[in-house]
Amino acid sequence: MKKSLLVLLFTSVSVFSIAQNPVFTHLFTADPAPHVWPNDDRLWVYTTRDEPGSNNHYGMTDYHAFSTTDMVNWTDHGRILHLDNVDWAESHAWAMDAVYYRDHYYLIYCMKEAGIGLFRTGVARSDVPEGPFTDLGYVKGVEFGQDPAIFIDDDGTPYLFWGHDRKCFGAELNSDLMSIKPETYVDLTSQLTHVFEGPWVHKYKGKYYLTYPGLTPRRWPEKMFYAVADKPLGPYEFKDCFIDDFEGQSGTNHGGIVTYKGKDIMFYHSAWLSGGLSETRSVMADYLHYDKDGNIIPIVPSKKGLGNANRTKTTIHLEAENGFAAGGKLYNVIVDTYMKDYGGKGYVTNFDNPYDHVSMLAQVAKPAKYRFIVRYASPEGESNHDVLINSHQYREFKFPKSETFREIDFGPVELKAGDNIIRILRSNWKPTKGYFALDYIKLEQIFED
Ligand code: FUB
Repeated sequence: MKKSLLVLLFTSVSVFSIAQNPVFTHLFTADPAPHVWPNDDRLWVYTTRDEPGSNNHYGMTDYHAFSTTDMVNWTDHGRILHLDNVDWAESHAWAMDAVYYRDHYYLIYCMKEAGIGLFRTGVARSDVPEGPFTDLGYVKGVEFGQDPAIFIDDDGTPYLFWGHDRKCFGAELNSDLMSIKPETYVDLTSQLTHVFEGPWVHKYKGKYYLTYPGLTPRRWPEKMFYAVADKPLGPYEFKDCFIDDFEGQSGTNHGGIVTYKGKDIMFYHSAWLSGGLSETRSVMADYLHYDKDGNIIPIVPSKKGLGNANRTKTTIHLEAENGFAAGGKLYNVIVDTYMKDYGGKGYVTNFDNPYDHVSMLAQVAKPAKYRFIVRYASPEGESNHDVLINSHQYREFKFPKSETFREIDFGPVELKAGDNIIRILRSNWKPTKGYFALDYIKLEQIFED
């Protein structure tokens, strides 16, 4: 074969195998809210989650947080808020946004109010970006508060936008983020041609851009449109569609724009991971460009996405101490901070009696193998623990003596689609003596091809 033909063949193979979309291939995710936080070099993406096999939006129950520094290797920080953690809500954990404001991280989300069945905009707080988040209640003054997005202007003023069923509203928030200033409330609907739901506001060269999913008259699926204003609450001038129909898209689209490492990126969703199941969605990302007049250049969803890697890889990272809020449980063990160099807020210890345990929730889209890695310390000698995955005895795990925290890789384990409960408990066959400290577990995607 001629050298030039070989080069051509090789080039085409590598071009076709470059695929950083969908971004997360281990979980069905939608409604991405991307952010960069102060003093943090990571890109954060907060998402809703679609349950494998459901293919509808009605049973959505929880949110996840993801981070990366290279847009190829991602960390899934697990469940960050669930319907069960919100007293006032009964269903529909739909689109959300996140914000860093006055030393705390907030998740601004929507769920249907118990007994009423209408959307409220909830506020949950955490002192770390990866959560879990604790609900504080819902925003007063917002009715039908579906699809909230929060925007903090350069002067520190917080604004809330929300939209549902062909309508969109905005208002200034009070500084506790728990109520709007009623006198600032605006109905933006007539300014946003085709609007259906899902507003997102960002600023570019001094102008405010409101991007949103919309429907051209009586026609699904949703396309993405935008409008531009001189002030956050408008008036907005309608511009154009910037993500049109595309192959493998979901009935809905929804997303946000972020600038990371000098590049503007649009996060949105498709139905690529599920092979076209419209309501079983997957987060996508492509670069966003403006022309010289500040118009958004339409995005054509690409397989390549954000880079030149053959695929993205996500590791699920679950902190042992997170307990109920992250879908897990601490049974007769305690959270401690005595030994330093732990991840998160501490580590779990006091596995004194048979059945004392930690359980953690790992959620995935499809049955697959993951490498099981545990970070621990066992300063007084070898420790023995049993690991159950979905109530099945997996193996007895030996943790060699280690005076400081270290990771140990126990090799592949199998996870099923949906919820997997991973329980680490004091071994009955060879009880552990001395101090054992469990910091976190990691489940690293394994690709078989
Ligand atoms: O994910 C549930 C709902 O679908 C969102 O709240 C809407 O914006 C649409 O994406």
